[in-house]
Amino acid sequence: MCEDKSVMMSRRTLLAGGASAALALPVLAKDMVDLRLPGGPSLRSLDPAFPGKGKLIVQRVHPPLLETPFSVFDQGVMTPNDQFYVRWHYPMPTEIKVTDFRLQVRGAVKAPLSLALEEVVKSGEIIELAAVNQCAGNGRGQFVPRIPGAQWGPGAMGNAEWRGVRLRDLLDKAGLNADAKFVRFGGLDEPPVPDAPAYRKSVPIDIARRDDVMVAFAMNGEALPLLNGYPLRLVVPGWYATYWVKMLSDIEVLTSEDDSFWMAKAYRMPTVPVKPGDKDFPTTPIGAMVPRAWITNHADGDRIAAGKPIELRGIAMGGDCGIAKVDVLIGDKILCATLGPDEGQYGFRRWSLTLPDAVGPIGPRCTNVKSVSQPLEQDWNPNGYARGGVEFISLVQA
Ligand SMILES: Nc1nc2c(c(=O)[nH]1)N[C@H]1C(S)=C(S)[C@@H](COP(=O)(O)O)O[C@H]1N2
Ligand SMILES: [Mo]
Repeated sequence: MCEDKSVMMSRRTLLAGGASAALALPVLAKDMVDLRLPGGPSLRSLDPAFPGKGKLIVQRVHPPLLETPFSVFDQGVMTPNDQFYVRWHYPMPTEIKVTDFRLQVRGAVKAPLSLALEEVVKSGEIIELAAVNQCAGNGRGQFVPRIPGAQWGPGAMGNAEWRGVRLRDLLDKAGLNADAKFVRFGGLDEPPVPDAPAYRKSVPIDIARRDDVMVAFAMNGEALPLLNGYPLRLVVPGWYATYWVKMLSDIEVLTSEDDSFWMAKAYRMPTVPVKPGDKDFPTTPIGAMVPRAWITNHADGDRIAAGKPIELRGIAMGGDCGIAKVDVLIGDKILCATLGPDEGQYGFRRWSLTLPDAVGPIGPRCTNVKSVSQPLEQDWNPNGYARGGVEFISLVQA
């Protein structure tokens, strides 16, 4: 955990660009996935050339945007580290020297801290919980009309067991001043040009002091993969991953709302209904996630045998709380799915159902313990955030 770790971008990533087209084509043809985005382009290559990663869908090479192939979610409720999606706004360091690493806690505190990794790990009780890390723009490529930005299919998410120390313990160690209102987080990645705003995110002090908000050093029982934020990342269970700052090196306590770019301009949701083309509507920073459910063992357009029952399997998430139920809508029928074991309110939960037939579009609909159900229509917003409507698929009887 606390030993020196250096990971370099694989030479293959660099060499791939130099391969001749004749050689590259058959490889691409074999290792392509079709994200079935409305209107396309939908084909992406699968590439195992990133450090600590197996085959992921390459949305962008550098800074990496790597999507988890959806079939991974059918294999288990936890997402393996080597298949966990990756999203960086700016180039990140490709090597971390743990001996040089320090986490700063500063700003509106009585005694600023500069902690070595080992001191962070020993700063309080170690806690562990399962939680879904989901990009606010997960599924952006599925919106109609289409929206600019990373054209994610549905795999910009993953569920892991996170282990770390409470952020609150670190804040209390530094001693919050009475006027502390927000806490801002920054990582080791830097903008490639001097004028671009550093990636920093902040949360209100009551969120920062929550019992389950942690500075994590492990994921599924192992050190964080470099691309998922080694050596430390913030985990805000139930909130979109934009707040889960990776390679966390700076915690700054603020006495007023953060007016820097990534809070004041980006990652904001309209507070009123909007339609394509609307301008000048009020917005607020995105925060808690919404309930969602997916079928994992069939994709839209799959062929199935006619006249036979259909086994459906899937996953669901409550958003910022647990799941009360998953219904499956088919034609004018609503059937109640069987839920798998509860492995934590912030994690994925499996569900299953056997349908007598597949006449009509099929859509799983999650209701969380706060009685929030997924809408039947996809809400549209100009950034393609927080997709949450029922995801219908149609199966073709053959
Ligand atoms: N330091 C840093 N942390 C970051 C980001 C980033 O660009 N830099 N991107 C955020 C966003 S928008 C997402 S979706 C998640 C992605 O987490 P992952 O790469 O571990 O899947 O990291 C978040 N934390
Ligand atoms: Mo994101």
